Amino acid sequence: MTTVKYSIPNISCGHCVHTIQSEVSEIPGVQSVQADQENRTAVIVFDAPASEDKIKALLAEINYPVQN
Ligand SMILES: [Cu+2]
Repeated sequence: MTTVKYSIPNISCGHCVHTIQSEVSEIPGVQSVQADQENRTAVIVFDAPASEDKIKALLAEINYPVQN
């Protein structure tokens, strides 16, 4: 199990939090997604077949790119 915390500057409201949580949860292997509106972060717990590359690619696709 891997836990990552990403900075996602585009998080601006509760809708963003909901979108990120529901979309990232769809990736097979993702165990939990906790997006935070105030800090503009997301804590994601996952296992294979999910990977950081897949998660970051999806976030970029739905217009919430991770800040490096
Ligand atoms: Cu929003």
